[in-house]
Amino acid sequence: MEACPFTKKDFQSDLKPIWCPGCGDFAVLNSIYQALAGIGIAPHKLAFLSGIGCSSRIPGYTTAYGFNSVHGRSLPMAQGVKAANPDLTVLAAGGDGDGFSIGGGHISHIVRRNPDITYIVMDNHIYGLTKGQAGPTTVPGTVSVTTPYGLSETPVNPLLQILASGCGFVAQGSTHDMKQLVRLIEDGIRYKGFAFINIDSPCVTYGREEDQMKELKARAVNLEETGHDAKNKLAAYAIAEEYGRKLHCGLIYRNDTLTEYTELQRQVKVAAKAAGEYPREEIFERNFLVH
Ligand SMILES: Cc1ncc(C[n+]2csc(CCOP(=O)(O)OP(=O)(O)O)c2C)c(N)n1
Ligand code: SF4
Repeated sequence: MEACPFTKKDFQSDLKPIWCPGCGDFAVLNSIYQALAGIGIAPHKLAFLSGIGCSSRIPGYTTAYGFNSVHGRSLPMAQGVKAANPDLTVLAAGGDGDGFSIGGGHISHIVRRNPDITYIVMDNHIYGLTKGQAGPTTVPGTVSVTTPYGLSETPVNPLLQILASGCGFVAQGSTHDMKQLVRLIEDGIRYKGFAFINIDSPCVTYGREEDQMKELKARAVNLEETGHDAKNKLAAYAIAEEYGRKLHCGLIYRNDTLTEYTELQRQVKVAAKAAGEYPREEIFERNFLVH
């Protein structure tokens, strides 16, 4: 076996994370370092985009190109970077608020384009950076600065939303199991298309008061031990449906038959050139009408 030319250290920037001690995002960052070292991508071939939030600081702690952009806009930024330079390995990351409140409108559009981008959401069920307002995945009943009598709204279900949009790689992990997180992130990056990994990552300052790590461990169901078939979309829907009640960890859904965006563009160009016209119907039928 060939030795990997990069170690975890090659992906660590000189910036020291300013997250609160015990924040789940440390485990996510470490898992990303390990996954990148495992794959062996050179840092200069990586772009890492985020929005705004505690979790969105994450690109700055890596040696990848990229930036901490505008709240909710990690996905349009990532799509732009990938379109301009398809040779880059592109990661996007942020919080549940960034991804599923203000940025929620981008989900269905990135999924229908299916660019080769890995999107990591650090789901802490609260707005951390702005000091603990209820967010899209806040647990009903939660008392927060914006819900003094307890949250009465139904949370967004990120897994169901992204699955229903047609995403070909949907996984969930938790910061209590970093080994699994590393595997999921590696697999997501290797997947040719848009990959989504939702990570339960506790906010120890504004999140729930109990020992969240203990609670995650107790609630987690490891899909690698249940015999779940990630190719079965109906089974994936059933698992996604339980978001908030159970913490299913592992690969929820994987479809390797979708055509990735850059490849699709290449096919369209080749066909158009060959036919002297644009577009060639069979490519569109194969890629859009069959799924
Ligand atoms: C357009 C805009 N609206 C609101 C804000 C304020 N704001 C910054 S981060 C944030 C929410 C952060 O929560 P989340 O995305 O879940 O990340 P976390 O801090 O919990 O990691 C909000 C509301 C902003 N920066 N820009
Ligand atoms: S406020 Fe919460 S999410 Fe933000 S760094 Fe602190 S623990 Fe992490």
